[in-house]
Amino acid sequence: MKLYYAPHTCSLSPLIVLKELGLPHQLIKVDNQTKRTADDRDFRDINPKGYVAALELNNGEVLTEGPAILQYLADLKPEAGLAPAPASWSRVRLQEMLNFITSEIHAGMAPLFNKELPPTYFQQRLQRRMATLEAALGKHAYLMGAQFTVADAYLYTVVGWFAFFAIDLAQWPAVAAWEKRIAARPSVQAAMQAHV
Ligand SMILES: N[C@@H](CCC(=O)N[C@@H](CS)C(=O)NCC(=O)O)C(=O)O
Repeated sequence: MKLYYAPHTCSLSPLIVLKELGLPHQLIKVDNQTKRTADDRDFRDINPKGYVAALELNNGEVLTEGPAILQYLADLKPEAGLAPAPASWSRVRLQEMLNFITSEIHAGMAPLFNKELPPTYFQQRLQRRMATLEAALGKHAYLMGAQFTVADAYLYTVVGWFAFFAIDLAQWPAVAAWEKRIAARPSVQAAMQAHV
């Protein structure tokens, strides 16, 4: 499998999951400005949407969209428990959480990267959404319960951008404690070293 990635972006989360699962993979860096890959191809020929992450399977299929990639990877090794069994109620709950992260946190932060937009509205909106995650992590060690799942890899990635906007994670103590635990995982450290 090939993971197309760009440093400091959401492609970190599938890389954490690849490391968690010990799955063989090749990393291909993408310049998000020029849309050229490190092996000098036009990234839009691989993913016409032009953004990372994109996962190229050994059969040539290219899968995009973080939540789909994360669940595909988790299902390659169900015994690792990074996602509950497909069609189970717990799986629906995981999908609910992944959708919340992707649409409310990840996409909700996108306007903060745009210097032409005033940040206040988006920061306040994000803070309301974070209250939901603070409540979840106040109840259990990981987002979905006692077990690390792909949702933790995803949220860790997007919460990592808060520092760029001087958003202090300490205002959500349960999220801040969880973030430290996730950062200490060997898979996360390996992914952070490779995602440069
Ligand atoms: N809906 C996509 C969004 C992916 C996305 O926002 N990728 C960003 C990095 S985090 C990107 O590559 N942006 C460059 C661009 O849109 O040109 C997903 O959830 O995977």
